[in-house]
Amino acid sequence: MRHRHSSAALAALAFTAGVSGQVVAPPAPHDPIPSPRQLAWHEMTFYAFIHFNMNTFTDAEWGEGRESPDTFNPTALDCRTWCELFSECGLSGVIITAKHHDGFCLWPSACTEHDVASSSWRDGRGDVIRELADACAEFDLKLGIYISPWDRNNPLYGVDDAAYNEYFRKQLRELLGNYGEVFEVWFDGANGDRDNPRKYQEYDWDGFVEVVRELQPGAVIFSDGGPDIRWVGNERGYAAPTQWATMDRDAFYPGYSGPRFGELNTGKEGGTHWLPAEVDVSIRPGWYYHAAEDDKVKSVEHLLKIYYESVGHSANLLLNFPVDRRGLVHENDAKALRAMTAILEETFAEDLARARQATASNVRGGAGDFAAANVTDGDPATSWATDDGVTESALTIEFGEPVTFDRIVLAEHIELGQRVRAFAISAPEGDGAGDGGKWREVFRGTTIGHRRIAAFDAITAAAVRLTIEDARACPVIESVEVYASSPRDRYRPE
Ligand code: FUL
Repeated sequence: MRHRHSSAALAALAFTAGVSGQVVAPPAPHDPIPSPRQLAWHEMTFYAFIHFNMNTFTDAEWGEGRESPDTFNPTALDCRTWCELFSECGLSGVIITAKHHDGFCLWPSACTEHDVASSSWRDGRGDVIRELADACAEFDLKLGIYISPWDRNNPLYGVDDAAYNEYFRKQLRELLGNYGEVFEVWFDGANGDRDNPRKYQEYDWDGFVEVVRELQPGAVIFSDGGPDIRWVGNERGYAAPTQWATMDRDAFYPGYSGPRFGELNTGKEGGTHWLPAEVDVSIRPGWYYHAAEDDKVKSVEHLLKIYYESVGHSANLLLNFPVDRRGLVHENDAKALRAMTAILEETFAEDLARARQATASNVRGGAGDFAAANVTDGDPATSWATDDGVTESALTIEFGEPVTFDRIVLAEHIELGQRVRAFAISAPEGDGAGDGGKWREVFRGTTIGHRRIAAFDAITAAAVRLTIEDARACPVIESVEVYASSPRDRYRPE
């Protein structure tokens, strides 16, 4: 399974002539709406995080910045093998720790001696970022850059704020100006020195953002408070099922730990900005490689649960691989990823609703361009929409014969904003025909957003109904997909 669409559906819904011959206006955007760079990011869905840097060689999670550059010494580094694995498993990109809290740079930086160029690895001529950028290009993956603002090596840090900010901006320029296109810049909010007045650094966030926008206008910027995408508030792989892509963005900042912390996990209905969640979680207990954790790789069941509770809850999944001292993804981690994605591939192999007949209790202007059948046509540029003011409506898909299913994937047309507050899924009882008979509810949910996966016990029926019960504005539903899960996929919501 590819965890992204080949092309983002950016097409605006057109003005059309309805059955009465009148022109039917498309639904007005429900603000805030995503920017083009955020829309492109939503399509990325599932990608890899790589923690590989000085800590890999010191068995640490947070280094002190006093490590000798020679300590960084992978014996068989091969970024091609990472990318080959991720590409085979359908992931869309890779984000790497170019600089972690200890300050060591995986690329030769002109601004410091604390980098690969000062190590004896490959006689100081190695460049992990170059090698990864080339491998990403070869395997059609997008490259993302993690760079820690907190730097325990640089003597300017927290001592001369302006000079350190300048150093950080220069490093950003090196990373974003020399390695081709970057899809995401990951600003870590961690800072163990925050309470030490001698080490308190006043960051120039506006200046950092400016450099990213100048050199990589298509890249999204991640931090606890965006500005483009937000942290989900935990590292266990969980986004709340009621998931708003909107937030009062200006109330949050990198390292935020205030009273509204919980909103990172849920978003906020009616928030001022589009600020969707990214779920970062490691395939092992630690972010970095520790040989002692070779047998603590998460189980396939656990990884599936993480997928359903991140991607299935309308967030993106950033799954971390602690690359080992050889410079390779460990065999146990690769095996777990392959098993996880093979099962997802089986579950989502065949959309049973594709091209099936669909009808709705309300269709915007009665017009074909907003018809119910748009949810089963496989085209992300077309949607079913209701008339303005109609926020309750039922859409029924007829299979023409009884089919067995236990997964439904719903998508709102988020280009026009997030709308749905409550929905239910039901299926006809008895012979499954539904005509005049009783319908049984099989799933009840709140938000939909970019992608909501409903998982429930398998049912056999000739039809299925999505009832939108409440929405902030008339619903605009892009797709309703129906699947029968793999026998190896035993995920059920708790
Ligand atoms: C945290 C860092 O402190 C961890 O070391 C890790 O990089 C994680 C992804 O973010 O804030």
